[in-house]
Amino acid sequence: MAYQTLEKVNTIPWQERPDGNTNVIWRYSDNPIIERDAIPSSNSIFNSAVVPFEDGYAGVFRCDNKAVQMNIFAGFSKDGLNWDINHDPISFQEGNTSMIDSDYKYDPRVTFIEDRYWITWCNGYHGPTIGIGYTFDFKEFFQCENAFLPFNRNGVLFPEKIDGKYAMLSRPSDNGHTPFGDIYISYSPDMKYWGEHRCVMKASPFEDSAWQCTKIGAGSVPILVDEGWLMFYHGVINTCNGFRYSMGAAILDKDQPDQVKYRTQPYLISPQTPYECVGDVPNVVFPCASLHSIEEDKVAIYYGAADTVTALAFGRISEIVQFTKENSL
Ligand code: BMA
Repeated sequence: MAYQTLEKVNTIPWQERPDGNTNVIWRYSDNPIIERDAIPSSNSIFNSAVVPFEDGYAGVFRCDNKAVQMNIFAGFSKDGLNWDINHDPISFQEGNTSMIDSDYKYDPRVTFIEDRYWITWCNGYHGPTIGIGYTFDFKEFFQCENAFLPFNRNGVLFPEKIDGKYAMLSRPSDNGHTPFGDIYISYSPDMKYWGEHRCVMKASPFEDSAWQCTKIGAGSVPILVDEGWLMFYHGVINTCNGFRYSMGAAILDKDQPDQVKYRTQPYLISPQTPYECVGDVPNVVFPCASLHSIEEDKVAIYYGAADTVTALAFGRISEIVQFTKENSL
């Protein structure tokens, strides 16, 4: 397959679909973009989030160390591909609370809302729950109250308030390798108190779409398109060899995002390449962020591969929306 040279167009890392590839999403030819040992202390760097920042990009990276302790690190890039990740983890100051306990941090997402970058992650507080913090400059970071009671994972903020309130997707879970999981939405007037919890979408019946029949979780920050909020999510099947994580897309109603308008029956990407199938946890594709340009009709999706490295995939937003509408569960 012939790949075009990667070009930077309107701030989005981009590579055209390879000749002969008929899939709606295609992988970057030089994946993985971040190797497991990109900083001296790391065992693995995956499930990480990036945003446009100044004249390039910033990110918050999950780097598990060689004691396999999970923590999050800031990083910077000019092109979205080559990253300089700080060698020390993020140190949080007190935000809207003095209770900033954290046994571990993993699977960050980053969302710019109004005047600052909000970070959500899976925070260890008597088990996993959703931690929240913010930064203006990716140098100083402030930690806020946890959003929910334990146990919860995959907290993903919407990039703007909905009906005057912050909105967050999350996935109530257990304290282990959760064998269930549906996506909920919650609202907050102030990023401290969360309520109005509503179920958004559930794992699917096995016979309808088996790749997402065990559990599902929100992936990247939703993108507003004409049809509503386009959201990439992960879906899991429990096979005879363990969990297998793939990626799908859903479109949620713009004003009432607990209403699912469309949701892909087929996956968009499943673990198929060596770096997705082989690693510390085989067979994992886990999206946590995307960069997009509505004008250019482009999206670049960042995902963790096999809980080991960070990879990139591309798609045309209009094609993904059309595919999601035409192949909806
Ligand atoms: C989930 C989380 C993710 C991980 C996935 C697959 O429970 O721990 O960070 O990618 O399992 O191991």
